Amino acid sequence: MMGDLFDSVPEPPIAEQLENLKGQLRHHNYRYYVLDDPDVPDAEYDRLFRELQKLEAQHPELLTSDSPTQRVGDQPLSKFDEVVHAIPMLSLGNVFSEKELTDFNQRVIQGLGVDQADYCVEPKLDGLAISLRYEDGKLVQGATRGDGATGENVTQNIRTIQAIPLKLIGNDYPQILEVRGEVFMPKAGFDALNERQREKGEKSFANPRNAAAGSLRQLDPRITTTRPLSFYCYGMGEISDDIALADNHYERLMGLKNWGLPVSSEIQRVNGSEGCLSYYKQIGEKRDALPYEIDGVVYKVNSLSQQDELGFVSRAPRWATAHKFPAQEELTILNDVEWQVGRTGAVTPVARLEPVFVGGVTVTNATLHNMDEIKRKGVMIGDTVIVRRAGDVIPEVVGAVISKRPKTAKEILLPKHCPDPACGADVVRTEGESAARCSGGLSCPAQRKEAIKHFASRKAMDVEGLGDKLVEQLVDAGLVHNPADLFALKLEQLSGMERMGEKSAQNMIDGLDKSRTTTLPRFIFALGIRDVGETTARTLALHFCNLKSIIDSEEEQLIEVPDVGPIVAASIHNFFRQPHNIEVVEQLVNEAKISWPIIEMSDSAIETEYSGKSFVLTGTLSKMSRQQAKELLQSLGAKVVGSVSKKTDYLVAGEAAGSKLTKAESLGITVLSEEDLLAIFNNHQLHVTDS
Ligand code: 9MJ
Repeated sequence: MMGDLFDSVPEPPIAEQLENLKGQLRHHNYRYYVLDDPDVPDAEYDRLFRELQKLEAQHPELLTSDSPTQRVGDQPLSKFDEVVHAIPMLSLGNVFSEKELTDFNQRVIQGLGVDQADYCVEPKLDGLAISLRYEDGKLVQGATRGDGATGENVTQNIRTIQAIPLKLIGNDYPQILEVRGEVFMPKAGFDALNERQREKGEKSFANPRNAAAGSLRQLDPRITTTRPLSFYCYGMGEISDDIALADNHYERLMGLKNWGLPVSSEIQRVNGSEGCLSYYKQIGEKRDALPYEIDGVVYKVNSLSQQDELGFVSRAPRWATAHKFPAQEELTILNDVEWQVGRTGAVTPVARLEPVFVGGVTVTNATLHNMDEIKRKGVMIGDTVIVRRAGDVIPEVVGAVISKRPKTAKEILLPKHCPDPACGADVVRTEGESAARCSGGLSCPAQRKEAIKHFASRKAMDVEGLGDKLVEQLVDAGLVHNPADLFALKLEQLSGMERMGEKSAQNMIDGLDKSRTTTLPRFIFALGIRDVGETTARTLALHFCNLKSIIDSEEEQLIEVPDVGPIVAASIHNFFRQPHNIEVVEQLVNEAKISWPIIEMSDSAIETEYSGKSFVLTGTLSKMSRQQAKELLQSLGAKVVGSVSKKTDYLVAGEAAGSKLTKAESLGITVLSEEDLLAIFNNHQLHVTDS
């Protein structure tokens, strides 16, 4: 009897099944894009999506335009229609200094006749301002800002942006709701898009803003849908008065989240100009770590009645202003191109620029990467070029302003001979490689200098007291030809050098002494084998356990090492087949007495619960250096990466941890303290030594 009862439970009607599936997909989109906290794996979302697609295909009469399957239209437009904004879209005034900020705040409090103003403060996204119109909870229009009064109807393209809901969640939203915000391209998506563009031989984009604008202005939505665009709200336009809303900007924005609209998690409330300034500094520090580009912050008087009281000057509100960060891109003149030789002989072009203030510093040199890049960017000597300096990244020339090209502009040519006059060997280019190389090998002083600098550098042998200039002097004086010669230097030889006192000479000797005790991964990395970075050096050490086995291994054995492919294997094999390299290694071990702890087979073979797990370190660690923590985690098989993402397994938070901690918490990532980390190391008999 019971069985009958259960068997006879009827399937819900198709329309109900469809609504249920759409509701689930909207919920998952909300968790993913608004809360940044998905509660199901992507595969589950895909499964529900396919189920909905199938059911809709069987019942086309029940298809609705707000279904999550209906994002991409298939009809390209011939042009965009005009949209007259019901309420004009505002522009913002700017402040560029602390003084201008306090002046802005002064005008606000004087205008309001109050002692202090409260602000809602927001990151200033560098994308494209758009207005979304929802009627009865359904997205009916997406328009660009245009001139503020009239924009373009880009609804088809807006619908392809997954972060923008086609239907709002719940039922307590106004019948008419216009939200304003920024469409932008996250940094990771931008990099991936440019890589795809290059692979296809198509034009790459100079920055995420251009990429976002170019993608949104595509007439064919099938192209826009392939572009990784996202969206955050920061304001409202026309709203019907059927629902009572909060009386301040901040709470209204938070209310938008409840309807499924994404709002940046960096938005805060602060008091007075001090609060604004401290927010500016806080976001400035986080800037590089944010997954999207921002060009400043925005301060908005929080109370809506105070906003009304202050009103507008032309189209810019008196109650809001943008505080811009120093520009990351500027124009300057490319005066010349010089060629530098790296430790593996790569000959790279360096742009000599008319000094320009960009990204907060004066830049005179920037990289041009290689000949392929020069060709792709079409840059010539004498051109007005766009220079970009973002965060701590090396400044680069992004492109040229062709309209400003002088008649005297000169083509950039790869030199035929090594630019080091003491070498002069042929410069060669191998098919399929973008780098050009000096063929001088170890007879090239420039290569030798770079190899020795690399050997002594912090992540390699970490020789204190031996700077780049000194290496150059030592090589030029003929005292040092290779890294092993460093250890044979005498105090008298050193103190005789230019600008070298006895004390600095002694410091260097002490530094060399200290560096004699090292680790096998560091030693391998220090050798400067082409294509062998820190990670590969460590993997090699743990795989082979001793230097001799690495030296003796054939390419087939090297390929068996995780992450070592045929190119890297060939580089390693080739390096150890050069008699000169073996001689230097032997000198380093036998004469300079460089040594490292023996790696037990068991160390490298152990699988730990952290093997393959991804760690991020942030904040200040008091009992160990970051480098030590990194090396010990790696010896447990863990990966240590720079930024927090959904793929991060653990965040180690030291003192004064900032944005990475906030992000990890919001993503539900396990946060460990320094004590927790020490406990992990202790459990695995790993010990932190004094550095
Ligand atoms: C950006 N670009 O992030 C405004 N904006 O407010 C923020 N832009 C804005 N607010 C009024 N956060 C006009 C523009």
